[in-house]
Amino acid sequence: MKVFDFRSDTVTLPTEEMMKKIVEADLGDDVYGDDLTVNKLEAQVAEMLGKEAALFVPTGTMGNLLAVMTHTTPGQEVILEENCHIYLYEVGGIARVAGVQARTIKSTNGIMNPEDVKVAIRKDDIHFPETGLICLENSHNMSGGAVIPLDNMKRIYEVAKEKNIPLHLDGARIFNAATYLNVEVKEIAQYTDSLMFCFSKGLSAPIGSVLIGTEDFIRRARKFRKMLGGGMRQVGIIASAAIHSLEEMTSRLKEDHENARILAEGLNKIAGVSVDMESIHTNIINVNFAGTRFNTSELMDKFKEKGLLVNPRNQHVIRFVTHKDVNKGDVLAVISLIKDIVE
Ligand code: TLP
Repeated sequence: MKVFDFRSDTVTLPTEEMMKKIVEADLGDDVYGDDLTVNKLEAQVAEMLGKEAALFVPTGTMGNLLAVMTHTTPGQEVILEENCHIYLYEVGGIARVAGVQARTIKSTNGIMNPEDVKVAIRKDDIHFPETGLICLENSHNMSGGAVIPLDNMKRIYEVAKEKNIPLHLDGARIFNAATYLNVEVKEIAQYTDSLMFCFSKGLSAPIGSVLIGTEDFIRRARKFRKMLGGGMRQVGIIASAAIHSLEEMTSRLKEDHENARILAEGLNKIAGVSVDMESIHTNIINVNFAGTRFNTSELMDKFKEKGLLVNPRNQHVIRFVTHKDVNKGDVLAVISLIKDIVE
């Protein structure tokens, strides 16, 4: 049976060219700073994002945690959007490991009102923790891959600067956001003090993410990475695939976005199924099945029998993610498969 894997863009397999780069990579021990491939990757990323330095990390989760650990001191408070990945899906690492507490803010599709952020910043009062960091996420996973407009980022960054608080961006899918906005990633990064993005999602590398910021920030984050056990040795093996992602895989993301739109439009036409078309900016789609006879877990079982893999959001909503390893034909097949099950 053919499997249609729409669970995540993390399921993408490395391309043949990527595997060749992996085999040919120049290697060394990166804890000594000797791995030429990772050094090249870190320099290339910093330059591309318009920042001073970068640090290769095994996962996006570690990159975000390092950012929080490096910007804050234990006991501080971090301002986050209430449905962001750092708060919902990173195992509470910022509380357990970084020792900070979360202050969450409501949003519309991941877009926080800069005034709400400003009001949430703690005043100097003997009762209050200090606000140590503000975090944003672009594109916004829980909001169906919706993109935060640059102007909103700029306004929140201005609030942060006015109060002298650093701003970190979870840019796991920053290249999807940049593709939608039709800008260079640098233009998004300009409204951040640090950011993280992943090679292992739509960019199809097997492993790896990167944290980016000033020289001093990255020097301190490197030490925390070692503390967490993330000091890797001949890591050029995977950094080589990440370089290939940067050079060859960013321009194809528009195909994933087109496929997401085709899927969303097709599903929206099925009775009882609805998609908020306004939020379909990139490669993630939240599909609401509330108008059908089935709940999410029933649907997931029925889909699985037909070879369709997806992830649930809640009782009625299922997430679909398009990526390199599903094509337009797969999308059309999935629309008709779902129509048959639901109608
Ligand atoms: N997201 C994964 C799952 O963890 C849910 C996915 O399939 O979407 N920030 C954002 C916005 C993310 O979506 C993710 C992964 C991460 C950070 C963490 O990256 P990894 O998985 O490399 O730790």
